[in-house]
Amino acid sequence: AEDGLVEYRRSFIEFALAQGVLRFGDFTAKSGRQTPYFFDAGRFNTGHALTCLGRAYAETIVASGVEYDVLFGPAYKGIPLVCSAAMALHTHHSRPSPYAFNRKEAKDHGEGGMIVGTPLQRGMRVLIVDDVMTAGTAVRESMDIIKRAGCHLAGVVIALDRQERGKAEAEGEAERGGAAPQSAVQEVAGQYGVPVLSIITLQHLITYLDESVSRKDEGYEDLDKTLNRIRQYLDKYGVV
Ligand code: OMP
Repeated sequence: AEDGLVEYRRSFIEFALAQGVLRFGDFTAKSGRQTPYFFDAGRFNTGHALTCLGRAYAETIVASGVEYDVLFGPAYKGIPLVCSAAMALHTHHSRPSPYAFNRKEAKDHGEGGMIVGTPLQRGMRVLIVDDVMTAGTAVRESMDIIKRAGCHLAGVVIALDRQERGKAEAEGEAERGGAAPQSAVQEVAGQYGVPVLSIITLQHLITYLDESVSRKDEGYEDLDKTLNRIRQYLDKYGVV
């Protein structure tokens, strides 16, 4: 299936593991949740790693058919990510792909302004490029910037969808009368009426680990423990 663990996703997971982007252990997420795995996009820290990442973003964007005028990377971590995506969209898909990112601090001299790169103009369709979505807080901050510029959100593309309950869900603000809980990604997609794309989801990672354990790959005992911890975590915070 197209949304299954297809080859480029498998190699993306392998690469993220080899690069130390994807790690297992004990971590605290921004949401305060204690998580047995963490995806640190800051460890895509070589030209080679960013090239691979950019290519995966580009494939995800193109395959989705989402239309946009400009790519936006939220400071700071989103800055190299959006550059990598824009470059790969040009190199592999011949798309010019204008991009922009925000400053965290206002600049009162020189060119001024809070946006660097392609100026955000009223009416533009903006595609956010970011690392991970857990509860959806980071994406909502970017939305404010886009709205202030008079632009529309075209969609969001992230590297990993952790498939966890969103903010509204966690805070009991979601009123869906007993319907199944929604993930942060589903909440954002529903609230803004846009696609939220991801290179991989937690489900892809689980399938990958599951296969590795079944094959008894090197270190499979540890992977099996990790898998169980991830499943427990999912029971608590997940929607899958
Ligand atoms: P939310 O804002 O809750 O959606 O969390 C997403 C942010 O948390 C990301 O932009 C990261 O700053 C950070 N994060 C990771 O980078 N990787 C993870 O695996 C988990 C988180 C997290 O703290 O939830």
